[in-house]
Amino acid sequence: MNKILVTRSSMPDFDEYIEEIKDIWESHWLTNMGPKHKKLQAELKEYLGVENIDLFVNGHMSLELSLQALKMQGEVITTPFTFASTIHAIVRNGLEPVFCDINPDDYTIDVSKIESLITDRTCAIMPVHVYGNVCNVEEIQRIAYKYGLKVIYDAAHTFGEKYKGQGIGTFGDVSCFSFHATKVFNTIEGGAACFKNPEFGLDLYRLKNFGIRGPEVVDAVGANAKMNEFSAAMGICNLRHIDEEIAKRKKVVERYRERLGNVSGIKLSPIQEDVQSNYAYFPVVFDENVFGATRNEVCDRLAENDINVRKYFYPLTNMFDCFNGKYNVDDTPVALHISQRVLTLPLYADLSLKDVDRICDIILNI
Ligand code: T4K
Repeated sequence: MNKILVTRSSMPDFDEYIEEIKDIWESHWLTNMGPKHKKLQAELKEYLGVENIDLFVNGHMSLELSLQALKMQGEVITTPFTFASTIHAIVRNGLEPVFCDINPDDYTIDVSKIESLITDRTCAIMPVHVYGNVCNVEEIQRIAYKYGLKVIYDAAHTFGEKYKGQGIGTFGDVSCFSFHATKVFNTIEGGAACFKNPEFGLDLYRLKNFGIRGPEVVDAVGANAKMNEFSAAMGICNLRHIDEEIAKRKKVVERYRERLGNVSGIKLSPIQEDVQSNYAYFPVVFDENVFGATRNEVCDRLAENDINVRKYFYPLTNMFDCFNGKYNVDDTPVALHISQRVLTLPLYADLSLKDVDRICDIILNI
């Protein structure tokens, strides 16, 4: 039996990539916002339907530098049910994370709990469209307006999604995508920030290039977070096939839903009205009392069969060792409950339906 991992990078044909990188050999221009970078940026702007977009070396730096470019101080409200990147982007900016619980249906921030966490030190909300499930963007915007807060979406999982026909990158002050190898769309490593305010864009652009304003002026303490030309070339190739890839993922997800949709003790993510999905992840929550086995038992059984699922997102970020017990997980009981019961099943464009059936059979035979 073949080993199945939680995901597998989408790649263009070898020849297509070679063709795309040929002119890099001719020009010797490898990085620092070269022609491939510019081309991909323009193509993504159109595909994602956003006003402005800038490309980064990875999704994390797009988040971290967006927070820096907003020049904020104080507290940022976010959720603990996410990848390390979200919280680290906050803390590495000298900001204080304040953890809001998630809602039990789609695992995004529970908007009914945000206002009670706002203090005179709150400067922003950083919600996560986790697994590609879209947050309650309208309510978040209402709260942000009311209290004068910035909104930075961690949109790492939502490449190409639309909400009510509008590109998901258009919401908030900034929305940041990840183009990591494991994502629906990849540039090997990469990311992007989408935003409305062009002045913010200029600050952000400088910050990804050491804070350099001009040949003799460096007026911000920036980083090096530029996307190189080989990554951009990979993106140009992958973008040509993205709709096909998403359609294939959809078939995989439909098969999982068919097989696992009506099983007692197994809860699937909702199909969100008004959302054009990208089928990024397939999270499954096991209620051990009804299903008869714990999440960890299911995980182990699949591993015995060479199927490598993941516990995204366990542990919660407010439980991380690096915070030495500073945060109380009991403040976010729904997130804790879900994180102890969730598994993300294998999902990628070329996963065969036969393999999906094999995975489901193992789960259902436990
Ligand atoms: N915000 C959120 C909510 C995020 O989920 C992430 C990243 C970010 C921000 C930050 O974006 P980036 O800075 O990463 O662009 C993976 C990814 O590394 C990470 O990008 C992702 N979230 C996170 C959810 O998953 P790991 O440590 O689980 O990856 P790893 O190496 O175990 O890979 C998982 C599976 O993917 C492998 O079993 C096989 C497959 N794979 C992996 C790699 C590296 C491939 O097929 N090809 C590959 O090149 O973190």
